[in-house]
Amino acid sequence: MKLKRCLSILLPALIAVGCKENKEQNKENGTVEDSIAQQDTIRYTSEPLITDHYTADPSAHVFENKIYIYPSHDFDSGIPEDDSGSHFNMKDYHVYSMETPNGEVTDHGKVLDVKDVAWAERQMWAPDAAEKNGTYYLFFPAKDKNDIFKIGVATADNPAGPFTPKENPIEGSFSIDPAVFKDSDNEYYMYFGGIWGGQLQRWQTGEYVNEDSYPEDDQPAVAPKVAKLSDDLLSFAEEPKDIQILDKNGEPITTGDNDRRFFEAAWVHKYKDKYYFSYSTGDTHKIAYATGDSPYGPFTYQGVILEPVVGWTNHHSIVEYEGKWYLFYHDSSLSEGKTYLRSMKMAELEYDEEGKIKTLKSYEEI
Ligand code: FUB
Repeated sequence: MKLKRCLSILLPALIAVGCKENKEQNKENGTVEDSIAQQDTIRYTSEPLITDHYTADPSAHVFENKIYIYPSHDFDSGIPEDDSGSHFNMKDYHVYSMETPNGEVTDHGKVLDVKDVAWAERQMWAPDAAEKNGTYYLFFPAKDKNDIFKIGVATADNPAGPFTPKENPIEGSFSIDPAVFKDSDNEYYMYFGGIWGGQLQRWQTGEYVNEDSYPEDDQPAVAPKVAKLSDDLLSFAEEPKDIQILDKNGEPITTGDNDRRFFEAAWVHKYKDKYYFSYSTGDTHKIAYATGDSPYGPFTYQGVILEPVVGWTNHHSIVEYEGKWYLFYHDSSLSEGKTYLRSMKMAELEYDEEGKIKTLKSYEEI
């Protein structure tokens, strides 16, 4: 994430334009405080699930007939904002559960701390979880001692942890935002990657290069990755592959197509035998989705699931519970717009007869 993400969070009306323009518009129209005050002109469509601390990037799953949520744990570490998102300096994870959608939320407390992960140095970003044969797996990105994002795994004998981390990150892993999808045939796939602060653009040669490199604007955008997991879910069973996101004409979405190209926050779910690959468009702040016939894609762009939220980042998960579908996401409403202090929320998701997802808004203008 980049430094200038900061001001674009303050006023929903400003979200659609770039950060530089936001700054100028903000300067013209008033102070940051004025912008926050204008949040009075909107009504949120959902409330934060937790209000005693900040939570982001909620990955929800149904385990033991409850909804379990595995989010990032935001806090104010005092690290100044910079171009690589150092201010998202999270150092641990909590797990939450709900017996019913929108019911009481139980905080199961701290389940993993960065100081207990031998290979990790800082920045525990968006995690995910999976279950296999009674073991629960927490997958999480963090920067290693060389400041390179890798993806680690920790295990527990119940969904609420605590989780015991493995000594090393998953071999061959890189970048951020792991999302693990269990297919109907019991194979597990990890989707991952994120550009800008997520470093995916630095792996275009297959090796880490300490410099950003993006394809030209008219070329296919940097691709998110997928890899089948090994039987014990502790390693990749294959080399990570690129995921293709195509437009309706079968052409790859390009780098310059900021409204539709992948940025971060991959998630996969299956609905009526179709695979839905959803993701954040980053600097255009949407959760978009594309559908395909295989867990490897290609996926064809379909539209927007969630419009920009108050806050710069937009990150979600999708889960089915008792026949209904739910979107978990976050915004910065509780912190009055601070980009790195977010709160998880949920909303019911609807499909039309053709399997298209109805676009949701996290707030309405009043
Ligand atoms: O929470 C840190 C990062 O912000 C996540 O990894 C991204 O997806 C974005 O939400």
